[in-house]
Amino acid sequence: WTKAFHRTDIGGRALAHLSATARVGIIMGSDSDYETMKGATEILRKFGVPYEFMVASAHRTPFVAAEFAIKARENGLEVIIAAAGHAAHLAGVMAAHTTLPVIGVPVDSSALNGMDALLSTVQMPPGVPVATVAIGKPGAKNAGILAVQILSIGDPVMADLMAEFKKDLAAEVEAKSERLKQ
Ligand code: RP5
Repeated sequence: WTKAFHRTDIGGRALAHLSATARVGIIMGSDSDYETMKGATEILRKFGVPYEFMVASAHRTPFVAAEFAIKARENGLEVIIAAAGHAAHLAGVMAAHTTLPVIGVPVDSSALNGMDALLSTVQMPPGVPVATVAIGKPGAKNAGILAVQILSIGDPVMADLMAEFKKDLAAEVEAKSERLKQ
């Protein structure tokens, strides 16, 4: 992990990537979702993936949201991550308007703690899938990882970094196990 981190964040490649065309588009229903979605941006930065950010709502600014999805592919995006709370239709709207893969993050911003957003995001009709991750911050982090995994299909550098990431995850668990035995 450390190696991957240095090769991307510190080694300058992340900066180069960040000034290049975005490959992942992150769209959120409100700026209040940002705290949750920081986890996704942290992952993309670690892997040196250029991303762009947008606040638009399926309900409050429906045309802006639709336009983001409609133009996503021609704008160079390869994956969309869409996050929303309450009756969370944003990811579904993205999927309705693009052929790119859409990852949905249900945000726990309502009285129902994200259960409403989870069901609204995951229960897409056949033909229009949204790859829905867990509610809240763990989901946001996984959305970033899943986006990198999708990119890694055609990008050997991302594939290598992802392999290192997995190895480091395993090493962390093993180290924790060892610590408990002491
Ligand atoms: C949703 O409503 C947003 O995605 C957010 O999670 C929630 C609350 O929005 P704000 O009232 O904070 O703007 O559409």
